[in-house]
Amino acid sequence: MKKVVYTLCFMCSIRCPIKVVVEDDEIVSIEGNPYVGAMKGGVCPKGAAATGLLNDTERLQAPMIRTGPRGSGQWKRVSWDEALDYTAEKCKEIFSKYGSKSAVWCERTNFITDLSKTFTKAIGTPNYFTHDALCKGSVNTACRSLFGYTDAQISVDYGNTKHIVLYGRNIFEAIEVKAVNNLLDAMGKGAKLTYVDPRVTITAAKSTRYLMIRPGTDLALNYALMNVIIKERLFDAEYVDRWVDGFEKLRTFVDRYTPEWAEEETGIPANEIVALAQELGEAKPSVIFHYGYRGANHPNEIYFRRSLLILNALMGSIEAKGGIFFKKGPKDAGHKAGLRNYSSQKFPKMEDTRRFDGCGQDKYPIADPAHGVGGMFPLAVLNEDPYPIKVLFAFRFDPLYSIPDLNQNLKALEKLDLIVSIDINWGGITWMSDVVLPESTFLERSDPIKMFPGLKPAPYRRVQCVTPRYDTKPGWWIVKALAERLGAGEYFPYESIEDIWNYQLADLGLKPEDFEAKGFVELSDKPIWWDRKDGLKFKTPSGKIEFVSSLMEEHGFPSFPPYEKLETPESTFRLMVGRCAAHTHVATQNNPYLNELVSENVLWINNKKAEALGIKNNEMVEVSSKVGKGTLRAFVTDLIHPEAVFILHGFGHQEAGCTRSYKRGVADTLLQEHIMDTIGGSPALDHTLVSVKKA
Ligand SMILES: Nc1nc2c(c(=O)[nH]1)N[C@H]1C(S)=C(S)[C@@H](COP(=O)(O)OP(=O)(O)OC[C@H]3O[C@@H](n4cnc5c(=O)[nH]c(N)nc54)[C@H](O)[C@@H]3O)O[C@H]1N2
Ligand SMILES: Nc1nc2c(c(=O)[nH]1)N[C@H]1C(S)=C(S)[C@@H](COP(=O)(O)OP(=O)(O)OC[C@H]3O[C@@H](n4cnc5c(=O)[nH]c(N)nc54)[C@H](O)[C@@H]3O)O[C@H]1N2
Ligand code: SF4
Ligand SMILES: [Mo]
Repeated sequence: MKKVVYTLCFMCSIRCPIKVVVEDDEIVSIEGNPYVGAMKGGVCPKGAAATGLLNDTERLQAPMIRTGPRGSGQWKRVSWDEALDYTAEKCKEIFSKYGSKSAVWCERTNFITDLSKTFTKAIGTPNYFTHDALCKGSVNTACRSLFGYTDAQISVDYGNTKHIVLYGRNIFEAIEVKAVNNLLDAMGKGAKLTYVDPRVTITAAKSTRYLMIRPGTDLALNYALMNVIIKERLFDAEYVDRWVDGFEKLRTFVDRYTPEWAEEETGIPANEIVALAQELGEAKPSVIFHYGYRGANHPNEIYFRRSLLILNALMGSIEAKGGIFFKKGPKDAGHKAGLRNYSSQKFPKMEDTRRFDGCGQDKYPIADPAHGVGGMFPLAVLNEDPYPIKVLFAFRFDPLYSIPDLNQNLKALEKLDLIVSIDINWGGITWMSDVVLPESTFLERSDPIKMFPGLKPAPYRRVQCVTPRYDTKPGWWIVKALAERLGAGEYFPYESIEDIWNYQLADLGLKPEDFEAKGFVELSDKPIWWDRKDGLKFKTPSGKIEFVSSLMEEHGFPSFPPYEKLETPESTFRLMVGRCAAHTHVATQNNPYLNELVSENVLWINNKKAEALGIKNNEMVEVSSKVGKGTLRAFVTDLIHPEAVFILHGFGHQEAGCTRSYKRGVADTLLQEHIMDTIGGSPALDHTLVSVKKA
């Protein structure tokens, strides 16, 4: 029998609303949810390859306990009870010696995040981190320093923009389906796209103006843009007067950063900078300086991200149609409350609240403690700072390949007494684990309901489409089963997903059946905008956009430190990394379909530089940094700045169980040094210097 299921894709973390047609327990088709206009009925290549994941014979298929040395690939297949009992016994042993704070739970934020937080609070460890700081932690911190909101609480009105500027936000390859469709619509209506990247990406190819910037110098470009915008009074004076605190300080600060000064640093002609500022001034307030999702990551990231948000504020584009908007939640839509959380129950007091990463504490006082600073994990383990870390739970996150410096990560993992991963694939962390708990894939499981705040806030639901192909379980079941064995079962008062849904929805006055028709329930029929004249609700101490940030200054971080010039020493290159449309981070390289599309990474290198080094297209080259080296094929091209080389993230897998991705290409983490934005909390993913020679 045929059935239609409205659910949410999870081939990547964008979680697009999809419509799945199922017949006799098999997937017939996966397309965009037709009730969500911006999906235009489509999905991206990865979404389309979900059946490749479902039917993959090389994914995790049953709970496993390691029998040989770590990473040897020797496993014993066990029952769920055996795996869970073993994990709990080991934990109890370790906790009796080091306390439960010796456990760290890491995850990519997902639909059971509320339950993972419940788990860590219930067992009594302050050590929880998400992928967020490794992705856009500095954007988050920058946003809070200016608005008092996180970056997750703002979004971009692509569909109505007149001019968008993207700095390494390679939106047409690092895809969000709705955003891409909306932006293409806007461009169809004449919107301009300026793209800034040392590399000619697909987005560069689609842009109205492309600026090949010197790697790592975007902040200089932005200071010069501010300089022109202020000098030529291109800013939205009324908006700035009403909503900005610290404008005069900014004016004085950027006075020295002329377009001519920036030309020298960035390589972008001064007249181009002036022309761009003027065009944006004309299109305001429907302009967007995209604040980045991850983009270029250098140690001055916090100031770069702040500069982007400040440019938006100057243009008056914050809470403007075609600009940036604040996401509205159930309360903005007139509801008394939103989804109910399990993690806001009352938990026993923690014996020691010092965190492994010092986030919100001594080391990263203004990074967001809700997400932590994942980059600190290997350092905390290796240095036993502030105390020994002995247990790692990795849920839908791969610290080995997602934190720079693979060899350092391996050393840290070796030091742990217990690694438990809850995953769907063999990958860096599962392969190094002691216990592997396989989760059912998103097509085989239902998840807790998720609120999507926005102009029209709406809770969405992921529902099971087909029966699990292997001996796997949903995350909400696994976390409760673990908690029960550690004496914390009382904080998980549910037996089924329906219990969870009913609990979550209790205050919203909705029922699980309300999601049957479309997969979501809109809480408002009209987009909710705040009044730009008087109704903006900044959560800063001044109630304004704080160019001079109280959050930063109170913690000893200047709002406007002088720009520091960046040199790339002769005979070295900045290693840049990024995504392609066919893969999700480190997770899909072994997917049978996606592997066929892109099976290994290559080294983009500028043709003149390659010639000087005697390197021809397609030849094997050795790339080395201070921390590692690897060999891969060269892609010799004039589409990249001479000071940079580029590789795709996610390759170089070393898990023999994955025959399609095994030893294909080089892992970026193998080469990347562990360099951090020490204020915002993000790793500087594009800052490592490498040298290249013929292999
Ligand atoms: N297909 C696909 N789509 C995805 C994802 C995925 O894994 N696969 N992941 C999602 C997630 S979690 C994220 S965070 C986003 C990431 O979205 P993006 O940030 O757009 O993605 P990246 O591919 O990492 O792009 C980084 C770009 O920055 C450029 N770059 C490097 N250094 C500099 C510099 O100094 N200045 C400038 N201006 N540019 C520089 C690189 O050349 C590269 O093109 O994508 C999301 N969408
Ligand atoms: N060196 C380097 N590091 C990076 C980046 C980079 O470009 N280079 N990018 C950064 C960015 S932007 C991000 S967002 C992070 C992403 O970092 P990660 O979240 O670690 O990367 P992913 O590849 O999305 O997924 C990690 C794991 O989730 C598993 N997984 C996928 N689906 C499911 C599921 O349904 N259930 C369970 N339990 N597991 C599942 C995958 O098998 C994989 O092992 O990495 C960051 N770190
Ligand atoms: S962007 Fe693609 S893979 Fe990611 S959720 Fe959407 S359809 Fe799925
Ligand atoms: Mo990300």
